Amino acid sequence: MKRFFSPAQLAHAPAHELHNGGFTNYAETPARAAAILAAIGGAEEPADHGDAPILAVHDAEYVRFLRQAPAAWAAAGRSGDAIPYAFPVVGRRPLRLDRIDAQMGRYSFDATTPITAQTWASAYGSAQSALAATHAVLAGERAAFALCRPPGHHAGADYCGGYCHLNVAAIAAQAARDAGHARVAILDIDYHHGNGTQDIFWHRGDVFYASVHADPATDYPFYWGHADEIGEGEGEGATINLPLPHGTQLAAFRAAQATALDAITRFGATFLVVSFGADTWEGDPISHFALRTQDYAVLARDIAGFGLPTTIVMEGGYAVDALGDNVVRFLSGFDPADLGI
Ligand code: Q9C
Ligand code: ZN
Repeated sequence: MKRFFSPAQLAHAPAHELHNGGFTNYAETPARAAAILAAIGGAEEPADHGDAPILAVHDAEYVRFLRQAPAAWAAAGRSGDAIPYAFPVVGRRPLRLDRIDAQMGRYSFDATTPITAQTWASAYGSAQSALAATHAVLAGERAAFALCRPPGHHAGADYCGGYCHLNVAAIAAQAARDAGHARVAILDIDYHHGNGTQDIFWHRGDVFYASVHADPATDYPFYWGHADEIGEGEGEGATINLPLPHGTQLAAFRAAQATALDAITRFGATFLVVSFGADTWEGDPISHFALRTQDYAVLARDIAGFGLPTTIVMEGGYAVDALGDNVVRFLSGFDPADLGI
């Protein structure tokens, strides 16, 4: 299987995240990408498709913010990574947001996603990897893998959060739409609900969003991903949420994924984007499902069985020592040759 990764994606390396009331080491490390890269035996550097496919999903003001926030942070006399602490909960009137802290809160939904001087370069590379994989599939590959890091599914059109800045799955799906696929589906099997992806397509009937994830009643991102969220307007019925309890093993996960795939089939998608997270693994340090490494091949075979051209984008997965094996096992379900990479 073709696979894509840009070395620029290693540069983003925040020191800390706010976790359980204190600062802990940032879980979404460059070592994650290095581990996956080693396990898959390298990757092609993506071609540069420029800003346009990113701006087809994200607001221009938000992209401008991501690019200039580190300079504004430094100009305010701060060292270290930019982290928001105040959020416009009561409304989003078009106020003048001169101070970097005001901008940080406006364009973030949590305080766990620092922005560094390297963040834009890495997020841009991650998006380009998703686009390169998508264009490989559009050109005839059955499936392709984008080693996206930073991940994307918590990022909305105008906000970052959950270690995500640019929504790589949404960018890939929109690229497939713009290449002529009238109905595109996103299957999100990261442990966490992909609130950003859901938000981006919430009102749209042309991109279906299906997610299997930890119940937001117990897990981040809390405010999205409940079973009664189905989209609105043109998008009503084009979102399906399948929350599962702590301790979920293969059988229940597989059944929920089958429900998601059935819905995608009924929708009539001709192109699929898979948001793949390995944080469903039994040993993940921040998650509470119980999938085993060999289970990922089963899940991938079930997806591959639907026969849709498929871009696979990497989302979460924080057990670095197991991450490479888990990703290889997943890819092997699409192409058994990939088990021996
Ligand atoms: N106590 C992805 O997997 N922190 N993002 C949760 C749990 C944020 C995960 C804290 C987790 C974001 C792409
Ligand atoms: Zn996750």
